[in-house]
Amino acid sequence: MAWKANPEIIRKMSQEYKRFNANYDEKLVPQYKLPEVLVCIDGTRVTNKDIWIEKRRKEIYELFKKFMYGRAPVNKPDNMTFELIDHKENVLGCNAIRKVVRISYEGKIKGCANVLIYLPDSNKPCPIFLILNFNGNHAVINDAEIDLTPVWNFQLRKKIIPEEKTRGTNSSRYPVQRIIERGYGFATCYYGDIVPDFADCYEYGVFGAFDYLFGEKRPPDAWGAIGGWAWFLSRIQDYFEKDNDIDSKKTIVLGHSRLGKTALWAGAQDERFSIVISNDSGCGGAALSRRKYGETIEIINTAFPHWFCDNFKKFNNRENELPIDQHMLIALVAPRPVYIASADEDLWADPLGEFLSAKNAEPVYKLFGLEGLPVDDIPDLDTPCMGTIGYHIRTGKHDLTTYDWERFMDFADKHLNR
Ligand code: GTR
Repeated sequence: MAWKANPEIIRKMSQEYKRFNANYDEKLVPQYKLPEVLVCIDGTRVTNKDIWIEKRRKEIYELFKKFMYGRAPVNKPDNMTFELIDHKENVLGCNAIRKVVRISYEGKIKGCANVLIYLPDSNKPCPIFLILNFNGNHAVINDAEIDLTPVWNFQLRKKIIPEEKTRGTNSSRYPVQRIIERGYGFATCYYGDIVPDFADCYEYGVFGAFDYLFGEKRPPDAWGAIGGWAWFLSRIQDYFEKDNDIDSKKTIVLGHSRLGKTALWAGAQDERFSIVISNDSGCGGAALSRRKYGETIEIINTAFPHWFCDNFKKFNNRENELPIDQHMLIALVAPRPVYIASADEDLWADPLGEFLSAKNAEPVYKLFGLEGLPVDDIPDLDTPCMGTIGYHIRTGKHDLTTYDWERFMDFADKHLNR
């Protein structure tokens, strides 16, 4: 049986998001036609993987940079450094190894971010899950030995030292012990150390350091915050390539919500990420924009004007004029495995739109002779399906739960032959 939004939740969400005038009625979803993933701008049909790789993929990648996420002014800065500032064995009561690596960069200003890493104590390099976090590394896990490094107070536009009692406050989202038990490493970094999540963020973090490379003025296709966060995920991958305890050919990049959008964009851009996972990423992530169900381009650009490039604002309420939709973002990940997760109560993120996006990326996987998403309709609640594209819709709210992680690890086991 195919999942359907629960009418009671529709009623609740319509109430809660009234001020945005968001649509939750499937009957009011506009008629739309998705841009053809397999037809090039000049009309050439993509009939094999070579035309995809040589031509169409490049076009689509360029369109996402130009109109949506923007472009970074620098690839990997020459003066970036990695410093191991903590290394301890036998932690977490499960024989895990903890490392903290400080990544420092310098452009117009200097900046740094700490990557917190836990690894299983094994004799061989391990595959690793990489995820950015919202509230600081100390909030990810209740580990008294993690430094309380400053986090942003968005109202005050200031960084402050977090209180001791905030240690581990988000730990339900990061079942680190379980991840270690299943043989995976876990790495995380505070997103605010990369770009602070408020509208006037441009003088801070990687923007403050590198935007001068654009010249006098930030162009309309300069990277937005999602672009900045995604860029830094690649810098963390640069570090993984230098750490012999990590199997850097098996990095699984994932993220929740705005950081799920970020994980998809990072995975689309950097082919070193071997598996890409989006959890409840919604509008500007996995969900099709043209459905205008729940959050829309106009709503997101108004609430978060710094997330995307300036060009994206031209498409407020004009989704049909965009030469791309989000199925094409997922297609950029091909032939690598990609998993999209939704939640029953998360109608704001449009679960059906997320599923349809995953399904419409399938033709590209087929070019590689791979199985796409092995179901035609959105599956029932808590019934994961896993081809080279995977999908589930979980019972419950907009969140990242142990249920989600278990499925992500099942998916990784399948594709990494574990
Ligand atoms: C919401 C936003 C969503 C989603 C979410 C989150 O306010 O509208 O697009 O990203 O935040 O990141 O938690």
